[in-house]
Amino acid sequence: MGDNALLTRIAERLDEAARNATAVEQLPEKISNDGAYEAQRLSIERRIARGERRAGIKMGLTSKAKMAQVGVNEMTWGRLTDAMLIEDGGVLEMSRFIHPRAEPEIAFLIGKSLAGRVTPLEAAASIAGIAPAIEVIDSRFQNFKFRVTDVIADNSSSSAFVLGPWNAPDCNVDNLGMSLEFNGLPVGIGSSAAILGHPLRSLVAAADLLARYGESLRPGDILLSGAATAAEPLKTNSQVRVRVEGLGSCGFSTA
Ligand code: OOG
Ligand code: MG
Repeated sequence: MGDNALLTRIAERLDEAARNATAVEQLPEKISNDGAYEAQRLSIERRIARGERRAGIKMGLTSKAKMAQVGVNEMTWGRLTDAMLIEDGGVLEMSRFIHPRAEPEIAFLIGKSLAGRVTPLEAAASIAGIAPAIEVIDSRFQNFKFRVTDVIADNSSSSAFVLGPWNAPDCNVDNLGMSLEFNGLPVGIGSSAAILGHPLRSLVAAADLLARYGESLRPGDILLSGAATAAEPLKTNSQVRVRVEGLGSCGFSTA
């Protein structure tokens, strides 16, 4: 089988696993990171062909807590579509997911294109807004177990996200307290500094990593900068909330 046919098959398998909320085995195929990013692109192309629209980019494994949780020591990125957005205060249907986990994040709204190697100053100038966010990750692999190439092909486990209120693009994001709460009780506490030392660095890294695959950040894109703490498994009938010091909060309930 040629490389293309192999990557198309992986893309289809992971897309179907997500659609049917059914876990699959880790990829038996040996592929490179480049191959895995191509499989990811092909799998998201299937969503776009079904009518979903690009919403932005997510960064994964930008904190030590996250790397340690999944045993992968490399930053990865994935693609967000409009169908993954859950309205702030909305409901997440557990039956649509395999084993979803929530993560406290900070989102950037991109105002000006950002591509390739950029300085933190250029990255800051591309921001149009900053919001507290929750990412719901849901590895399509059994037991949430994967290697770096598996998770890249699987769109970095991305499956849903919630955005809180937009703050001014120049508000401070350095060392802000961040918490994840289930039913009003904190289950994860951290600082925005856990995200590569400063969440702006995640934006710089995103521009650079995306450029390696002919991609860039575009005006209107959302950039999820990565979780500040380990992810927490969701349960039915809970209230989930993320608070970021000075930025506000956002939440959803599970059913
Ligand atoms: C990979 C995705 C990690 C983050 O914010 O670090 C991620 C995973 O843990 O399944 O989204
Ligand atoms: Mg995340």
